Amino acid sequence: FSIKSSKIIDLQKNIRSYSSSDGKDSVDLDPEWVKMATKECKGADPKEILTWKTLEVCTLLAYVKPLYTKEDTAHLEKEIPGKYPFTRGPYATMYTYRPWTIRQYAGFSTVEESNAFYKANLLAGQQGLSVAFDLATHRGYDSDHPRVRGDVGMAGVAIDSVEDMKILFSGIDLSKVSVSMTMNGAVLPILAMYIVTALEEGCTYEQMRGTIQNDILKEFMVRNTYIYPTGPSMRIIGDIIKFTSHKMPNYNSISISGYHIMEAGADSVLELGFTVADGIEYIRTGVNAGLSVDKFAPRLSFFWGIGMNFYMEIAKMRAGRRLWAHMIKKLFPSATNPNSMRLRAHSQTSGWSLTEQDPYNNIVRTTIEAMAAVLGGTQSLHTNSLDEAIGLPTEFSSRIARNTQIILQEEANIPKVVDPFAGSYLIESLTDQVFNKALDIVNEVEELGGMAKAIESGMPKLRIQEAAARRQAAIDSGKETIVGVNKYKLKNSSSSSDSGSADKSGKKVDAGQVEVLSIDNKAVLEKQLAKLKKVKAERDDNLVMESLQALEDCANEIQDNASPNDDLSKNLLALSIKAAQSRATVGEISLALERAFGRYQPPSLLVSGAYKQEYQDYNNNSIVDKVIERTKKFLDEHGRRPRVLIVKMGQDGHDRGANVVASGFADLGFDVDVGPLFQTPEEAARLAIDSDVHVIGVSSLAAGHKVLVPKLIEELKAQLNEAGDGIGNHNILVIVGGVIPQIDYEFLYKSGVSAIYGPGTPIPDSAMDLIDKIEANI
Ligand code: MLC
Ligand code: 5AD
Repeated sequence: FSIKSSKIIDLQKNIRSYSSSDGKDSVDLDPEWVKMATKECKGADPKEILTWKTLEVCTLLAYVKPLYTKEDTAHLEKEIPGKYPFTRGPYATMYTYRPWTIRQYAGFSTVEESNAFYKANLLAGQQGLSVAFDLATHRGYDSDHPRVRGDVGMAGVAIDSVEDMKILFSGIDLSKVSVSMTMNGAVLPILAMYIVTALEEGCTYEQMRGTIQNDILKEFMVRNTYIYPTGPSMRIIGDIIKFTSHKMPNYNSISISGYHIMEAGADSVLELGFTVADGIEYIRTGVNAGLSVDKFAPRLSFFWGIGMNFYMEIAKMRAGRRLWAHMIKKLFPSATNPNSMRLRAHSQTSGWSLTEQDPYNNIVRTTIEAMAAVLGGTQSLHTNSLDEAIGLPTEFSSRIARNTQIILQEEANIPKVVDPFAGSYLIESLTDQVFNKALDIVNEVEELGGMAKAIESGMPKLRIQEAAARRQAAIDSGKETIVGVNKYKLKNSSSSSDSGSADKSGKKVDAGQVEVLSIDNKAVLEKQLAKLKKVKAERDDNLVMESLQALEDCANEIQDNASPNDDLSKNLLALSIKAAQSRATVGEISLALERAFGRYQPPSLLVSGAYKQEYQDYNNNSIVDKVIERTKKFLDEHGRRPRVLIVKMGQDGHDRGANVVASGFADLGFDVDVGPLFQTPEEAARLAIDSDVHVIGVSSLAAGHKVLVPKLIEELKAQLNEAGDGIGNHNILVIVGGVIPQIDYEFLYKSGVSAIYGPGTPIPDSAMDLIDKIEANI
């Protein structure tokens, strides 16, 4: 049994450290105003006390002035929207002619339930579709695979074959409604199944409109739903770009995503820089596949995460368009079509910014973020639901989220003017600053040899983790306010989902209570297994075997980029379409490719020092120091530090929380091990026993906890019994963190869980509590 232990990276050695006064000297304020402001500040220097140190401190866009004047934008030249460098928008008329697409991301349980949900949403004003697949599908497993027990139908809809895909879109005209599919790992079978569905419904290739996410680089960086190693993964992308640019001219072949980079903790500048650097790598991939830039670049699309940093987000979107146009012009002079330089984007409000506590506040947060997305000029938008930190959206919460956009479109007159913030002293200055700082990041990645190489070096992951750890410290220390979490807390409401059932009759419900969508994993699994059985019984197995063999053979062949552009006979997507037509399943197609390509094993990297540094910068001599003292005392008394293994089980790769907690606990003096992603409960239990830890901390964000946590405890007991007396620690505590609805707490405690730390729990608080529990258990 091989164990991969994580490598802790010392921040000091890898990343420069920042002092709170870095860059303040360059802040230039209007002298007449400074005089007046000094009086109002009762003699204090306004530069010192009113200059805002932004979240972008990691990228050293450190300061925003309290006042901008005409002088700040004196250099500004006239620019109109729809024209290079597109700062003001990809289209000349923008929303005045056509508003952004209201495109809510959704999917859960079975295809039947998701289909009914989509149709109801379209009737209620949604304009485009966006499919969320379950994690089993993302990772290329059929629903009957033993590794995906807890994941089927939970965080998205389960798809095993074309027959599922056909039901998912039944009654929806795919030649009219544009569909986005968030799929990266199992992109070949899923896109192939979508195409076969559309063709079998009578839609032509030309009529297919929509977007496939197909952005594998950020999966290696943050989102973690990869399957194959980087090289073969990029080859798949090249084949998809080639196929779609020839046959599906109205289809967007990639959605280059900053969203996940931001949700993993990156600030706006990092998000922008890394995303544009990813885009450049994809352009190179298309060129290497034998295509001219103008043949495919107009159909590359982008995806931003929009958080609460209002001004910065608007500036980011404007700077992003300018940066993309600038880079294409500079690096790919053969591109002459302006559409190759035109950045179009979907945006999603930030899920991470929403809270479990006092969840109706989330409506307000989402509205502010949606406004930033729209004022920044997004083409398509998803607004999150108020129950984000509790579970998947319910009918009620989806309606509010959708109506937030409809109200912006139809009541507030916001679409009536193009790029309304243009000319603002502040926004124009900030746009310039973000552009310059993000350009530095792009250049840094280019110097490493492009994003694929940068990822191998671990640089992007570490930068993002550092930003995430600092952000958490800022919140835990109270430097950054989150209403209802670290300030203005509701009395007597530790959580929002106490009752577990909504009041559907319209009676008043407490401000602290919301309905929770619960998915019956067992029922979904049974249905999927029955459908899989039926598909396999009714198909021609010889045809399936032949098509899978052809796919595997092609994957094994060295790519021939010299073949004519329109020769798709050796194209992995073309061959996947044939396999899907023969009713091969997602698992079978993925496995055929895996036999040739292998599966990617991610390295574990972890930063240290950032959490402590940021916390102590704001709040010295606090609970952080007390916990550090306790862990030292623990070491003196027990001969070793309290030792924790952080695990992620099932296919849930959302590891921001796990990384931040691991990094924070290490800074507080714990010995921290981090298990590899995608463990089974059996593997996690084995690793905990082998590492002789006091505690296993399970991080769960994809609703698999009710299946996976009891299984882990059962396995721990069984394996400890098996091991007999020779093992040092016989009582390993299990704690759980992440998105756990309150109604599941009792179930988990009854299964043997010692503590549950929901979103918003400050790391030092949980650490102190944990030391008490460990000591009581020794
Ligand atoms: C638009 N059009 C105009 C116009 N505005 N024409 C003239 N004047 C104007 N003012 C035209 C466009 O040219 C286009 O036509 C058509 O109208 C539609 O406009 P669009 O801008 O292309 O919008 P849309 O179809 O909505 O596409 C937006 C997009 C696309 C390009 C950003 O890639 C997209 O929909 N992305 C969505 C991605 C998504 O939902 N991802 C979810 C991720 S969730 P034509 O003919 O030119 O096409 C996730 C979470 C997780 O990832 O981790 O699980
Ligand atoms: N349905 C709706 N929204 C989802 N999200 C993730 N899965 C789903 C789903 N099945 C949203 C959440 C999350 C972000 C990544 O996407 O807002 O934070």
